[in-house]
Amino acid sequence: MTTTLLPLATTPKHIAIIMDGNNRYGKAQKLAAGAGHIAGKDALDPIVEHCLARGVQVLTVFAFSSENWARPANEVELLMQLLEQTIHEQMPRMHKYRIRLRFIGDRSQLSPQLAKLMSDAEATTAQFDAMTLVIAISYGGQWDIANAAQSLARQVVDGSIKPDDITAESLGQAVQLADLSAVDMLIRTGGEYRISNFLLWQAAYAELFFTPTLWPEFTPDELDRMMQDFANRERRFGMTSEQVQSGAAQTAE
Ligand code: M2E
Repeated sequence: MTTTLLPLATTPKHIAIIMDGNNRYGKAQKLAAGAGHIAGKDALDPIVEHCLARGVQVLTVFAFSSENWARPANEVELLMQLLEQTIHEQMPRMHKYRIRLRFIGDRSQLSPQLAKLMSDAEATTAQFDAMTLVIAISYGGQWDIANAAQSLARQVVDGSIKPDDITAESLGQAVQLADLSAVDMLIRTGGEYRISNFLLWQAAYAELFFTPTLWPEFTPDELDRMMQDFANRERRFGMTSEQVQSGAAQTAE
């Protein structure tokens, strides 16, 4: 069944999600070890479809962090296997919906076959423009910023820029996703109130949303309520509560 969505006053262009709570979901449901991640893998599809329906341009999800390498070896192995399997499985959907797939993170840490799968998936979806789905794998915000600093430092050494050319503007052009719009909404499921080294630079001005809902139970309905909340926050942006109450929002339209 399709329900009509009422238009939002402001639609976020870029939503980022920390998909936390898979293991706790697995334990609560008495699933076998690791099965929470398998459940989590399926929760993304309806979220992607809802973002498409709402006209979101970019959805970035945190699939595997720099810190996740410290998890038990068997869990890391399962996650790597699930990543490969998921990328394979997602390809028909990328073609069906014309979604561009991109990956961010430190690829030097990944197996050659996973790295190849990722670059092949990027190449075969590069012409799609309905939405961009960004998967963060072996990603950390501090790694991203350090990596950008290294690339500018190399340009200083080769003489193409001066130290004074290293600015918030130029560093911002050297981090991952610099060609896309900044993160408007950063969502974390699973009840923790942390950013956990996700998109530190790109989410500098993002509206933050936290929910106790475990990732496998997160639904398009809950996402849409957050998007409505986002639109209401945008309406109030920069105004005092008195201005909002006096209807100053209308004069700004
Ligand atoms: C994902 C990866 O916990 C992770 C296990 C694998 C699936 N997953 C969650 C992802 O985030 C790749 C694609 Cl193409 C889509 C989703």
